[in-house]
Amino acid sequence: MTKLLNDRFLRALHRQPVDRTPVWIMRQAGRYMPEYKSLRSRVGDFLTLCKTPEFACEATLLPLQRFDLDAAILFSDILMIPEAMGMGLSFVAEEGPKFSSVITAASDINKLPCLDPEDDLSYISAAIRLIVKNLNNSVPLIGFAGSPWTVATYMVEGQTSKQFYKIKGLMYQEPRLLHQLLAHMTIETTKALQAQINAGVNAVMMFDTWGGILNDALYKEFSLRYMAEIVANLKSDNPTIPIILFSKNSGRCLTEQAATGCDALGLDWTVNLAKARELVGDKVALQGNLDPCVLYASKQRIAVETKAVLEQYGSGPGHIFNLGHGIPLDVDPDNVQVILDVVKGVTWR
Ligand code: 1CP
Repeated sequence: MTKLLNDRFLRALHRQPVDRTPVWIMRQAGRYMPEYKSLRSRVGDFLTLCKTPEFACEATLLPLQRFDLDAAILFSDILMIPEAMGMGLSFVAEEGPKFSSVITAASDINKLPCLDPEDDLSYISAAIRLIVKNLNNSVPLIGFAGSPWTVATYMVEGQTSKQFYKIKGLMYQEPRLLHQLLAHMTIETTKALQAQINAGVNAVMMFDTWGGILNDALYKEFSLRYMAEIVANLKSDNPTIPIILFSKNSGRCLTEQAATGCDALGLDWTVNLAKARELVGDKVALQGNLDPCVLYASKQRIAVETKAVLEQYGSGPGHIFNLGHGIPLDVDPDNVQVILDVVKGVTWR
């Protein structure tokens, strides 16, 4: 791999010493940025944005043009895998993702195709190659996928859910059927992430947004187990590629998460960084975990809270500063600069 001008993020993932804590922001290319909103309205719809490599590249680079961030994240979505499987994805304004076909029976699972990511998701590989070229070795690029469990919640519910009655009903009524779906998604997700690695991403992150709706035993059985399989699959062919695992609301299972062989854990704001560090020791790096809603506060308060996160982690390597979840879409982008200033050592009073 060519030497990056700024490899702070990768060094921290490998728990190597860094000159300062690296920082990037989950959902850094999003609707809180006027530049994103204008690109989005120029392009028309979200799926076209994701599927056109030039637009996906432009969206990826937007936050880096405004802020001095230590990593770029591919502009795409965790739902592009089921979209490529022909489930009929659309994004309805103010309502989020909707699938026109949903998984309810074994026959639906048996019908799901096996993808060839170089063909069915070729626009992602093309976008990655274009982004890598444009980044010109300035900062690393993160590739990503959803966890099989989290993506399956959308495939079974058909949309964003609050109660998750359908997928939890399936889990209790027909666990074997759900395992069949999760096993299929595990294979497809491994292939999709391998294609992203082949195209040039420097690290991968798995988003398990909904792992936290399960109790510990079910989380391990239906979510963590499949993420662990993906980590093992990827590590056997790409031993040096760093893998970040982010299971929101799953701070109860940090030891088990660290044992998957991943390099870093993404933490939400409910986790105490010092305690997490004590639990996982030097096994993994930690990424997080400022409450995104802090960005609604005054600049002074944002500075205080950012500093508190840095202090809670303490000294020594292995911390990547981030929010505990995606940035809200209505915060003032200037507030993000306060976080970056504080992480970079600028004094705020
Ligand atoms: O313009 C728009 O209206 C689209 C909003 C949007 C954006 C900017 C969606 C729809 N997806 C994305 C991009 C995206 N999604 C990225 C890359 C951009 C970046 O980080 O800078 C990433 C990493 C994701 C991941 C993603 N998509 C997750 C996991 C992370 C998380 O935030 O929990 C999930 C759950 C999704 C599904 C999704 N995509 C979009 C929406 C509105 C949703 C539903 C979210 C929900 O159910 O609450």
